[in-house]
Amino acid sequence: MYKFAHISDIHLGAFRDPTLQKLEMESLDACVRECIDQDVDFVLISGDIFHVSIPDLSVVNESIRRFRKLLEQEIPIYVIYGSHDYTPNGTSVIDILDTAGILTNITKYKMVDGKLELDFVTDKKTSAKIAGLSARKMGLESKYFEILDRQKLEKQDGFKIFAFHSGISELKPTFLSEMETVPITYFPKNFSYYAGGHIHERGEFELRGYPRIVFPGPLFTGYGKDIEDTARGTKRGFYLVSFDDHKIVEKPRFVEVKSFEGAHFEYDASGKNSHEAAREIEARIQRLDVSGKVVILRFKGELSGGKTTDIDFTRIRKILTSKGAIFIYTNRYGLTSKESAANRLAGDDPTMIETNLFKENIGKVQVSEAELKGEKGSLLAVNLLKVTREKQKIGELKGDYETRVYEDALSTLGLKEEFEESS
Ligand SMILES: [Mn+2]
Repeated sequence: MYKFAHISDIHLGAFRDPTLQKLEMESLDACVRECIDQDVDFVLISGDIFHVSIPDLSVVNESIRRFRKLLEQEIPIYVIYGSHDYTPNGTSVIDILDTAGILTNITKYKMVDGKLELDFVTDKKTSAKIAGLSARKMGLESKYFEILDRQKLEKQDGFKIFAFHSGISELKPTFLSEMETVPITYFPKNFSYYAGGHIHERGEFELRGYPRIVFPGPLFTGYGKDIEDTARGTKRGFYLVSFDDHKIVEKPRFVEVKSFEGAHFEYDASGKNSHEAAREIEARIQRLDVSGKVVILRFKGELSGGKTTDIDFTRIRKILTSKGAIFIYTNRYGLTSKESAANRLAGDDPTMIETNLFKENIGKVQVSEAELKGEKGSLLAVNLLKVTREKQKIGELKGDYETRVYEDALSTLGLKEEFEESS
């Protein structure tokens, strides 16, 4: 009997705060230790290992230190790109780690007569056959799946794993109702295990012809919602899968990796004026047990009077820090006031606010190109904003930086050939 660990969405380097960076690496440490203790034969990561395609070198260095511990135990690491560590042009950190032999990018494909042919990577020790489709930029996922040569993959025998980084239409959680997903019929059948990533919520599913579709969810935490969920008590971790030459031998087991203790405080300011709200928040905050904890503050509702800026959030943070909070995450995107109309467009997080803004205003754009209108147009705008917002890397020359952003933008607009040959 063999075992592998299925991990996803680690999002290394997602945080600038040193405390969270430390917690993030500690959680990777714990994960690596657990994999070694459990005596896994290999590790499979379904994308988003890093939060960005070219992370800070300190993050890369610290990560390699951990990955090497697995390699020293002769535990290979197989990966696909996630939507975060994929770069439309140029070289991603994943490519570098693949070249360096730290991990193996398993997405090997070529285009044959308009079909996308995927190759299997066979794990030497266990003979497990792994095929995977890396994430592309948003909105392109289903195109790749649509032209996938499924028959070729289905015909292969042995113990097969299919790794992917996308949502499945039939399994979409409600909080991601607007996310681009791929219908299950685009997936090849007859695999023993479907190793999912991208969905930041743990789930084990079964669909006709597709037994065991598993999403481990983030190992640590990637977005604001993740950190809020963890603080509320959502368990983080990975899946341990036992198999033999042909099949899975027992139900995949979720292995918890403790990341931090959280405290959660939510306040609905509806019907209160800013001064009442400020007083009440302070009084309640004083009573919270936050020592050694990551504290999540969520404010929502419409103030009946005064401005949202009347509430002194800096003071609130100071109080919590003095009570021993190790990190404070404040979400007040849902807090509005009658007086400030600029706050009209509230949402759960900045991404959602941006998306809503584009959606509201796309109708005003007068163009003939269908790609620039409606749902498609606003998705394109979100994507374009994402690539143009990329910051200049440390040591990157201004000219190189400009070229990179320019080329990424062109590619996002579909002004470049999308299907490059695989290496
Ligand atoms: Mn992710």
